[in-house]
Amino acid sequence: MNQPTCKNNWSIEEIKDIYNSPLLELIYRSATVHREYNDTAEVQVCTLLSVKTGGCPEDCAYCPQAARYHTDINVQSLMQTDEVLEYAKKAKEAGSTRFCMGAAWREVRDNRDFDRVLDMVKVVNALGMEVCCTLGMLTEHQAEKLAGAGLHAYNHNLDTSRQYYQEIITTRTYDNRLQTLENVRKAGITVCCGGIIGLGETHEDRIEMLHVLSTFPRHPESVPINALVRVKGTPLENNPKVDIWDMIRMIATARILMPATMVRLSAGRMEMSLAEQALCFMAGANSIFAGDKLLTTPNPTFDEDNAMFQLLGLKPRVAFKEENNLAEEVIR
Ligand code: SAM
Ligand code: DTB
Ligand code: SF4
Repeated sequence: MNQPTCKNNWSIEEIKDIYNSPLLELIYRSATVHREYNDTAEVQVCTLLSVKTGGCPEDCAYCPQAARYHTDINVQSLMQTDEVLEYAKKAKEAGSTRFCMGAAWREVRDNRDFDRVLDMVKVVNALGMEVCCTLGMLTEHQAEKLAGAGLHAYNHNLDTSRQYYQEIITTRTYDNRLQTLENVRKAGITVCCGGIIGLGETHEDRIEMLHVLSTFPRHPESVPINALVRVKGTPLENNPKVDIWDMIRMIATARILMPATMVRLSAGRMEMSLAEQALCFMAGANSIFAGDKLLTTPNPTFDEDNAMFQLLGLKPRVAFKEENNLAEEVIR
């Protein structure tokens, strides 16, 4: 859990200095901070499942699930709870401790689909996994209902800086995003909030996004750093490939600014070598999405990731709940 003592009054200048420091110095510093705050051998393994796919009314320029772009995905209405439970069980057997369900919705509506998602949260929670959802905008009341069903975390990304946001998404505002994040916090759900690099943003945009994240009253417990997955049919399909050094710089800066947060090496691993991923872990990433699919795009398989863990001497982190139980057992 996040430590309330973490510094949250970073200035843009301070962040700029860290982000722009010589690369090896930056990695050395972030690796040092990582060691002070976390067990660097542990990496949390999370699994994503798209429970409602495609047909989204929003215009996020990176997203294969926006109805207005012609992408090659299988549109699917909301899955049945039993089916989701089967996926969650398999993910748990494969070593995953966090299960994140994504829906291609602009926002949650108070209807039967939401009731079904609440059921999904209940059954996955009962498996002892940390349950996370990413369903678009939420009201305070909806966040409370999710909390009541046992939701551990809610993912809602800022994606980029306030200024660049409007170049990427026009169907909602940065303030809409911030409002949902506040609703999630108020309901006592942990916050998973990060961004994407490779959207065509400048280094200043990245620094500004990191500034917003690291100056919240409480740091997000989880910060996913995604490299754009360039999907055919989206407006960003021809963007240049993300430079791995930019990814490492981003992870290292996030680690220094938010030392106790889980920094997630998220989308984009298909285009990274083992050595490149190793540098990301060294720089402070301590979580990945596992399983051969993210929401709609390919991801390394469980077997490939197991081999990587073996090679690098990493071990999957236990779920917070198990950790708490273990702590209780030790106390007893
Ligand atoms: N519809 C909800 C929303 O937008 O909040 C939840 C699902 S949405 C797919 C979750 C996140 O996935 C987005 O905020 C974005 O950061 C990330 N994402 C989507 N497409 C991506 C892509 N092509 N490459 C990298 N990240 C992507
Ligand atoms: C996040 O920051 N990255 C994940 C998760 N949160 C929901 C999603 C990545 C999606 C990549 C594109 C796709 O597979 O559709
Ligand atoms: Fe819809 Fe979310 Fe994709 Fe945007 S990122 S188009 S809101 S599914």
